[in-house]
Amino acid sequence: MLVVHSPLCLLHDPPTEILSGKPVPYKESPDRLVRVRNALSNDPQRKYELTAVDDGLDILPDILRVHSEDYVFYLRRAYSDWVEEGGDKQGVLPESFPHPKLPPYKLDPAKMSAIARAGYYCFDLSCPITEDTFEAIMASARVAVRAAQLLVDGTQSTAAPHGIFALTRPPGHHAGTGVCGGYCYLNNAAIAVRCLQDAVPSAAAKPRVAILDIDYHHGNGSQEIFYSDDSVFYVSLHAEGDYPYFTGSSVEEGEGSGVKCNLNLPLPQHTTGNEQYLATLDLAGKAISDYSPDYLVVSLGVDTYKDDPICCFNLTTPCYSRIGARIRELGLPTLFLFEGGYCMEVLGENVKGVLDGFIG
Ligand code: SP5
Ligand code: ZN
Repeated sequence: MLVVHSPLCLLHDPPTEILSGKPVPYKESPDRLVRVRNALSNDPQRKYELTAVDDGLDILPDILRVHSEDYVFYLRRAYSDWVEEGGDKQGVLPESFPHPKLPPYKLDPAKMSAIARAGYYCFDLSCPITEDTFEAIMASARVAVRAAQLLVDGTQSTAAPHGIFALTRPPGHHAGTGVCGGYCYLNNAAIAVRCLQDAVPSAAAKPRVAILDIDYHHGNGSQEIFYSDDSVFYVSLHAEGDYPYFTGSSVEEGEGSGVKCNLNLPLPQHTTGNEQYLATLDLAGKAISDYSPDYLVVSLGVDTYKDDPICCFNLTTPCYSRIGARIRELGLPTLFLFEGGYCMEVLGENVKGVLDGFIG
């Protein structure tokens, strides 16, 4: 299996985030990526072929198919604006947000101070923007774009089901059209979806894509981006009532022409184990098959693991290859993208488990 990665993804390394109201060491560390990369490159059967993305690949047009131009411009300038106004090296983190109950909001974000703008374009306290953040998030999106291109190329030449792993970091599924949060700045999965859909001659029918989000947290950003789009089916298994707290209910079914193209499958915190998880994954698989997509994009988080420090499901390591085998059974060209997972000791093993199970 091809694994696309970029050393530039390691650059983003903020010292802290605010968790439960306190500054704590940043959980979404560069070491996460190193752990997964090592687990794959040390595979005794050498099943994984690691390929670094060309850092010169211009992906701005791909990003702008998902994110608003003002948001991307903000991300590019946020740190230098902050420093110009006297901010420190730790980077910029918001202190106030435009709450939906306090409109009107008539001020132009382009004319706000750097810290005001940080709140305008973010929804929590886990996305500091440091000197290196922009370069790393662009590299992460570049990995997603390149992996999507390789999947399209490979699907034309080899027998299905074909799979590719995009070793994206920082992750993406919490990032919306114009907002960062939950360690996510650019929605790598959404960017990849648009690449898959646009890689056909303009006369051909637009490919349909399903996103299977198996990160522990609800992918509120992915849901928002595709909520009224019937060419993308989004299905998520996630913890009910946990972060990001305000989305992920089963009544969120999509709107407009996207009605019934959004499926949330919330599971209970603390009690969800392997068997309940796999039974629910089968429901997701059935819904994906009913949609009959041309491609599958998997938001692959392994923060469902029993000892994850910020989550509370009870999956064990052997479950991950069973998840991968279930995904293979869907028989679709599949793009896996790395999302969450914070138990460092088993992070590599669990991600590799899913991919091993898919390879079969
Ligand atoms: C990509 C990804 O996994 N982002 C997750 C960001 C989560 N940040 C906030 C976590 C809040 C954890 N609170 C502890 C609740 C334990 N049940
Ligand atoms: Zn997560």
